[in-house]
Amino acid sequence: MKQWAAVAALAMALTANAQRGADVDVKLAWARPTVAGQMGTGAFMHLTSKDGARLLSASSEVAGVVEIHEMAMDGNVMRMRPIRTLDLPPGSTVELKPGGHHMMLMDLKRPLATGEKIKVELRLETRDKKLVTQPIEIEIRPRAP
Ligand SMILES: [Cu+2]
Repeated sequence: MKQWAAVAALAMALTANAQRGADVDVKLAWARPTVAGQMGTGAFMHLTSKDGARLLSASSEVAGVVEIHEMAMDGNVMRMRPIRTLDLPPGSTVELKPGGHHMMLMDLKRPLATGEKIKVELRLETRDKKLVTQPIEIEIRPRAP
């Protein structure tokens, strides 16, 4: 009887652990509003993974394609280019910000208006190589919060 209780408790603990996912804390997520016909906009946020994780990709209902971009010098011109994964070292905050790494919402399906919140899903790999998804909300606003 006692053993069963212990097994049940362990199973519950494991389930809770799996549901916690990558445990990435997302703060200050925002993206600039767009005008009709504009195909893309940058999205910015602070990401902190307690145990460490990698951001593999993202998707959103408002965009056909979401990419993670870095800024890099091309000759003497600063350009953005997609990267495959973004490392989130344990315990440190990674900033996606204008002029640095950012998320790019592309192939927008409609204009994004100031004040609305859009849903984005992050696909992450945990430190122990589990694939998890984490829904987040991004506020549309002209400037950083
Ligand atoms: Cu970009």
